Amino acid sequence: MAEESEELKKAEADYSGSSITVLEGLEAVRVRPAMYIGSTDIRGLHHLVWEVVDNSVDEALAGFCNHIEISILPGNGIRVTDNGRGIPTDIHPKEHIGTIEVVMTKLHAGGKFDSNSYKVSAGLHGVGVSCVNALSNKLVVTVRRNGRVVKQEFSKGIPCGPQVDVGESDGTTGTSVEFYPDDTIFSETVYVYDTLATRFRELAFLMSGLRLTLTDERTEEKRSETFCYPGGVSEFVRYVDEHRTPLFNEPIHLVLPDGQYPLEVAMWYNDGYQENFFSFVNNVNTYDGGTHVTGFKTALTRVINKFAAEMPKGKKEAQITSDDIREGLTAVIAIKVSQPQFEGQTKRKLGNSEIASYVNSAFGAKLEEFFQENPAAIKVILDKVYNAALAREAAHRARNLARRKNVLESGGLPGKLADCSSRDPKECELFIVEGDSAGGSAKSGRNREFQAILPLRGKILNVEKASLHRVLDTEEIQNLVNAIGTGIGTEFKMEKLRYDKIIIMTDADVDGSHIQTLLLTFFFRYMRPLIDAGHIFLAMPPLYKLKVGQKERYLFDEVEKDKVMAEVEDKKNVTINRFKGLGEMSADQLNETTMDPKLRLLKQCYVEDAVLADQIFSMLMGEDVEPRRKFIENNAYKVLNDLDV
Ligand code: 0RA
Repeated sequence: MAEESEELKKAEADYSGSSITVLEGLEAVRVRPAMYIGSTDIRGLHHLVWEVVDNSVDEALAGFCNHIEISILPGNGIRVTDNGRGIPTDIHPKEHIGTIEVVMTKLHAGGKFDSNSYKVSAGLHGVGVSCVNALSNKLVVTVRRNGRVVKQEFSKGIPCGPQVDVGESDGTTGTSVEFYPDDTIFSETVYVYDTLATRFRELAFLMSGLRLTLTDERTEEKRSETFCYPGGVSEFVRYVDEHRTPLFNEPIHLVLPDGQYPLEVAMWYNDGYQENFFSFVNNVNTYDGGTHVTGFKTALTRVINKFAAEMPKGKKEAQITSDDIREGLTAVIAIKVSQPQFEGQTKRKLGNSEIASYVNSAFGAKLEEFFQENPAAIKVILDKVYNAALAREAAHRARNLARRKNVLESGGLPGKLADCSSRDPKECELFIVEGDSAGGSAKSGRNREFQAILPLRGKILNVEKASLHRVLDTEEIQNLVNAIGTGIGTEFKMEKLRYDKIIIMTDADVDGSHIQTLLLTFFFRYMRPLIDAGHIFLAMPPLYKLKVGQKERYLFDEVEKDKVMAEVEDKKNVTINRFKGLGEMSADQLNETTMDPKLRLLKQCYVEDAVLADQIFSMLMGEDVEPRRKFIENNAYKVLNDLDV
């Protein structure tokens, strides 16, 4: 240690005027890390990997690299190795220090110094690998180039010494960056394999032909996967719809590489009712869409309407809408934009207005051409679209009747709802409770000032298997929608939300978790903004009551039980009760274990990975029985955890 810090001091002492600005820059990153990488929690921790991999992806985009290997190392370090040209090992002409050091210490230097046009601007990725360096206890760069291997090591962004030639290479070229995040900066330091795997799978879809290998070296038995998809986004759509029934054999795959904004679209229709959309700008997921998505939708509606007008009428008397046109559609749009502007709170929405008209005309023309050459495809699609329109019109008539009746009878709120007295949504909570008997205990045990109870009778309809009008026709769903107040789907209005927290409270058994899954599926499909804004929670009723002498204690899972039991000295004096369901608890017990904000445990649900969540929901809740049976066998208890990590 002493030697190392001597070295560090020397390196610092050597710094000339221009290097001092570099140091100040990196110091700024360490003082306000969240400004550069978004946060210092688990997301920020993973952001470091995205930054490093982005540099190798740039080398692949430039056509010099086709394999990137990422390893999670013991001690939660990460090593990213590519087979690109390797960072130049000469002295940088302008900076008068090694190019490796420039890349690793200059803010926003990114990988290359030419104007790399599709590098994403600040806010998402693209803050530069120097930020990763500044936030790492240790970072080692190893370059293979010109037949030599050259290394340089850094600590908290500061070089531990100049680059060193460590010998002959095996003739290959490439760059390897190994780093260990600073645990005084990050609140979480453990990498999650699945989070990394999901992003690299996505990247492999978006960069067809690029191979990405992820290996977990933290465990004795190394886990490893390689992602490579020659079919690109077309394979992405196939992956998303793996458990659905397609209307035609191949996804429609349109590639426009040479326009002002390189653009790629894959789309496929299935016999379901959901619309599934994934959009990317410069390989970054724009979860909230934006102008590229608007352009896509406008073009799709226009082109399909055009073909519809040319079709003979027959039974198709319905008026089709753009929603009908997207029922059962899974699509991916990926575009490259040199100066992207990202909007919204989380900067996940493309704002450049010129992109909407570009996509509308470029993609529209290509799609029209495709349908002219493939009349069978447009015929199948139009058939589906007209059926959607007819069903919607029938549902609309039925709903108008039902709605009038509802409003007259109860002022819009369901009779089964035991509402709270406060009218300030910010402090109100809605408990959705399984069964009338647990509903009764919950009503007596709640704080009626701010806690409302809605009991559900049995299971709600599986929304994955039903069309929208059938979903809305069931009483349980109507009660739920009316109690929450926001409306659903395209009519969703967050400002009408009546409760800040919506808490699903079910028994800790198989039926309970099935009801949880059904409800989460409904929220995911029809009230997604509630999940994204963190309004949906799972109550965590205890599994056991432990009594030692006169002292009582509630335990929430097996692990806690085993731990507490191990600590108890006088085992004869212990009684343990397992709660079979919420109904077994008295109103007081339910209050103090599960409902009282000061004592309870809640799990907040959010969707970390939309593609995976969509796949899991469509598989668990869809038509195809076999994959579901297999999945349930393999993951009996893991399912919900996956969805609320
Ligand atoms: C500067 C210039 C050149 C390549 C790179 C940087 C480079 C950076 C990274 C970071 C990770 N992997 C990388 N691969 C390459 C161009 C070198 C040339 O012209 O030969």
